[in-house]
Amino acid sequence: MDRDQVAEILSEIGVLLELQGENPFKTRAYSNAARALDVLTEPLPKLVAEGRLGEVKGIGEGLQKKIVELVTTGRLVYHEELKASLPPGLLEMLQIPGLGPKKVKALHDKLRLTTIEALEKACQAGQVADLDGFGDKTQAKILEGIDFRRKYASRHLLSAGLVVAEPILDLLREHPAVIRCGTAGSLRRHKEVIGDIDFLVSSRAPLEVINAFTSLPGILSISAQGDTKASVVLAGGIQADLRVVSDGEFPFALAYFTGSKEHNIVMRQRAIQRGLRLNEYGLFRSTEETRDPALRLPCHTEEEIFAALDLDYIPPELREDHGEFLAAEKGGLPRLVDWTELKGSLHNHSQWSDGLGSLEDIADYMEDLGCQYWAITDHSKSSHVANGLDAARLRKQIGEIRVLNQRFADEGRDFRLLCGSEVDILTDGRLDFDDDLLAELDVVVASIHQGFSANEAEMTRRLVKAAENPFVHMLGHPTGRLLLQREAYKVD
Ligand code: DGT
Ligand code: CA
Ligand code: CA
Repeated sequence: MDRDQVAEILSEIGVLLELQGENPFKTRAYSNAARALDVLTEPLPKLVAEGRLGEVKGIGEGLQKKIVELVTTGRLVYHEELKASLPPGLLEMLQIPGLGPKKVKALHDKLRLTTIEALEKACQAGQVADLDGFGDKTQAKILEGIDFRRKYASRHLLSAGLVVAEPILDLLREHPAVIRCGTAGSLRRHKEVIGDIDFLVSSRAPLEVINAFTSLPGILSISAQGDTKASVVLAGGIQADLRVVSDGEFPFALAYFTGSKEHNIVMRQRAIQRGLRLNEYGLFRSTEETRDPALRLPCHTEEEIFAALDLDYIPPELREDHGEFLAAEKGGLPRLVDWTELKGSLHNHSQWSDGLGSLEDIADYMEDLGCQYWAITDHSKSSHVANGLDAARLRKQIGEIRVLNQRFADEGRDFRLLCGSEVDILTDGRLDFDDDLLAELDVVVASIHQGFSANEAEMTRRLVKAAENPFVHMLGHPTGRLLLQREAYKVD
C-alpha cells in the first residue's frame, strides 16, 4: 500500500472514532498522522523497510505498528473491525454537504438514524430541525444534499470514464477474435458527464469476446452476461456495457449506440422519408422493420450511412439534435477544435497560489505541447484557502514573469507567459485589487469564490458590477457550477 492509501485509511479511522464518540485527543492523533504522511519527503515503504518510521514527527508507537501492517499486508485488522462495528449508512451520511462526524453521531444517538433513507424521512417530518445544533436551515440543506446525491450517485466525469475505458479498449483491440471495436454512447460523444460506458465490437466469435471481456483485469463484477452482450462494473463503480455484432452490422450499431437518442430519432425519420429503414442492424431497402442482410445497403463506415441519408459526416460530439441536421444538409457543420490548434490558455494557476508548477516549469511544459502563450492567473488575497496573492506578491510575480519572458526572447523562443490574476469578486461586487494594479496585467479574470448562497438579483448584480470594470477581461466559472459536486449559483 502506498502513502496516499495509508493516509486515507488513517483519516478514515479518525472519522470512525469520532462517530463512535471517542475522545478528541485520540481521533486527532489519526488525522495528524495522515497529514504527517502527506508531507513526507521520502517514500513510505522505504521508511518502513528501514525501521525509521519513528523519525516522523507526530507518529507514536501504536500508530507506527498500524502503518507497518498497512504497508506490508495492504490491510489493517483494527480498521476493518472498527468499520464493521458501525452501520455503513453513517459513513454515507458524511458525504452529504454540511454533515460532519459530530452531526452524524447526534443523528444516530438521538434519532437512531442509520440510513440516508431514514434521515430523509426524519427531515421531512421536521424531527431533525428540532435537534440541538441543527435548525430549519440545516434540515433544508440536508434534504437538498440527499436530492443532489441521488441525482448524481450514478453519474461520472468524462475524464474518469476515459481513464478506465481506454486500457480496456486497448486489450479488446489485441484480441484475435475482435475485428473492429470502439466506444459508443455519451463517452464517445464526449459529454462532460456520463452514465455508463458503452463498448462495441465486431467479431465472428461473439462468445469468445464476451468471455474475454468479462475476465479482463479492471472488471470488478459482472451484472449480466449473454451471447452477444454483457454488463459489468469497472473500477470506480462505473458500469460498462459491451455489445458484439457482425462486421457488416458494425457501422450501423456504432451509429445507433453512439446516440444520442434524440439524434437517432431524426436519423430514422430521414431513412423512412427515403423509403428506407434504419436500425441498429442496418439501413435497409424496406418499408418495414427488418434485419435481413440481403436488404442492407452496403455501408462500411458511419460516413457512408450519413452520405446515404444526404448528410455530411456528423462528428459524435454534435449528435444531439441541436441543429446538426440543418447544418449537415448544406455543408455548414462547424469544424471541431483540435488539441493541436490550442495556442494557449488564459486562466491558470501556479504554485504561487494553489497550482503545482513553478512559472518556469509551466512555461517549458506548455511550450513543449505547442503553445505560444500561457497566462498565469493565480488567486487574489481574499482566497485564503487557495493561498491567494496580495498586491506585493503579485507585483513580485509580474517582475519574475518579465525576467523569464526577456530570457525567452533572448533565446529566440516563440513563447511568452502572460501576467494575470484571478481576482476575487467581493460580496459587494468590488474587486480584490485596485484598478492601478489590474491595469498592469495582461489578463484579468474575475471570479466569485464566496457568498454563494446570495439570491439571484444579488448574484447577478455582483457579476455585472465586476464585468463593468474596464480592466476585467472575463468572468471565471460564471455559474459557479462544479460538475457532480455543486449546483450553479443563482444568476440571471
Ligand atoms: P448515458 O450512458 O446515460 O450517459 O447516455 P448514453 O447516450 O450513453 O445512453 P445509453 O448508454 O443508455 O445508450 C447508448 C445509446 O444507445 C444512446 O445514446 C442511444 C442508443 N439508445 C439506447 N436506447 C435507445 C432507445 O430506446 N431508442 C433509440 N433510438 N436509441 C437508443
Ligand atoms: Ca452510456
Ligand atoms: Ca449503456
